[in-house]
Amino acid sequence: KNTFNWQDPFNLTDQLTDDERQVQEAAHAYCQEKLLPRVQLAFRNEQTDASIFREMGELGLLGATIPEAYGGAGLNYVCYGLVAREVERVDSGYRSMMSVQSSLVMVPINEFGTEAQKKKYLPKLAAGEWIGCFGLTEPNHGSDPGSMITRAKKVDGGYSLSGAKMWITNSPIADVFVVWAKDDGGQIRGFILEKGWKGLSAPAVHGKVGLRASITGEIVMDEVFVPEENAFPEVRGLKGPFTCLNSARYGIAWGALGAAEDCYLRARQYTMDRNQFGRPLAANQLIQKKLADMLTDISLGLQGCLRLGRMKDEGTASVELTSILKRNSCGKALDIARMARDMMGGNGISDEYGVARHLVNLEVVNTYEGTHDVHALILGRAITGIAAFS
Ligand code: TGC
Ligand code: FAD
Repeated sequence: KNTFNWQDPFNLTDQLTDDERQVQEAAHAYCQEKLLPRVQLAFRNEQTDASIFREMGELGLLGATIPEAYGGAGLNYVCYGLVAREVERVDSGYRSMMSVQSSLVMVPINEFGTEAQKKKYLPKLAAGEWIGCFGLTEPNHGSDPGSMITRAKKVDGGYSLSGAKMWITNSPIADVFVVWAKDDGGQIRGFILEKGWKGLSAPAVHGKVGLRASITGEIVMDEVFVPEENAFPEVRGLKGPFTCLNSARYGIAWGALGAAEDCYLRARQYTMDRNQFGRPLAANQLIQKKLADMLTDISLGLQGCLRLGRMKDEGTASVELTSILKRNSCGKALDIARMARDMMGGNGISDEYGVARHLVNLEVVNTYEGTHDVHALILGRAITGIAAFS
């Protein structure tokens, strides 16, 4: 009889190449040894440790898919997903810091940037020497970024950018700002701004109840002069920012399941160890059903992520597949975190037990990069040919 592995029922590890396994093991060791010990206080005190970027850079965890010629690790999308899973197993906020840098800042510079932009920015971002952020959302335009009001007015030698971006991961500590704005003709264009430029500020947003280890802020632009050489020359329209989102949403699909795995493993151990009514909680049918539901959703979800990663690496993945998996992973991970919190009773409420932190983090992850419902609408449009949001 073949044996059942309750930690990896589909033997996902055996479906990876040796190189992919090595990347996962290296990421796992770093996250468990270096990130896990700091997360409780970072979350409790709303403190973002900027040295994490350098540490990740040294290990090649930033810009995993970016070519080595520009300082990236030159790895495939499966590796990128495995890294996101390991980082988010510890905390969604740390994965956020990593995926904004990798997918939302380095990917557009690599895809749409000039040779000079790639040479100037990518190596320092890959090393974690510079921190990047991505400004698409505005105070009044979140799910509908096409209605943005930030403007890039053509001026002598470049553009003058005015407007405000809201809910921007990393912005208060960022050196490099990838910002999307409409030009004089109303077309969306991308620009690279640098910390310290006249008229540019990035105040922090405080009081978040989730993702507290990852700093979030605004980007305020008051006639910021951006030289022509800092504009992406060719890309126009939402295709620019959405190309970056395709990569980041894919990473989130893996990452959210990493958080769910942590909740599942913690809930399993807790209910094995804790006795009520004279026997372990895990001896009860209701508890076992919850564990079975958790493992089912995690293992099916991970298989989907691996398949999407392979399709991305082959170049055959549609953008809607990413919507299926970003939406599924976030929704299922939220349910799992909530179940784990419940199974741990009063202790589940304490930040010492980890699962409540995952739960409130996952509320954010379910909202950013396209809400759960917006991804349903993207899929609904693909299924029916009718756009429900326009
Ligand atoms: P729509 O008509 O659908 O498309 C406009 C143009 O964009 C193209 N396009 C894509 N291109 C590449 N990849 C994709 N996924 C694309 N989706 C669309 C499309 O082909 C079209 O091109 P063209 O040449 O024909 O003009 O545009 P719409 O305005 O109707 O879109 C509606 C909707 C709902 C799909 C879209 O606006 C959407 O996805 N909204 C969600 C917004 C969102 O995800 N924001 C994320 C902000 S960044 C963030 O949250 C970072 S958090 C990071 C962290 O901390 O980890
Ligand atoms: P809204 O768009 O106002 O949506 C509110 C509700 O209405 C949601 O439930 C939504 O599903 C629903 N809704 C919207 N439209 C429809 C419709 N047509 N039909 C039915 N329901 C609808 N953005 C960036 O650009 N860069 C970042 O780095 C970044 N980081 C973030 C970090 C954090 C901690 C947070 C909280 C957000 C971040 N965001 C970032 C912003 C994020 O992408 C947006 O919050 C998200 O896209 C949703 O937009 P919104 O908040 O304006 O909500």
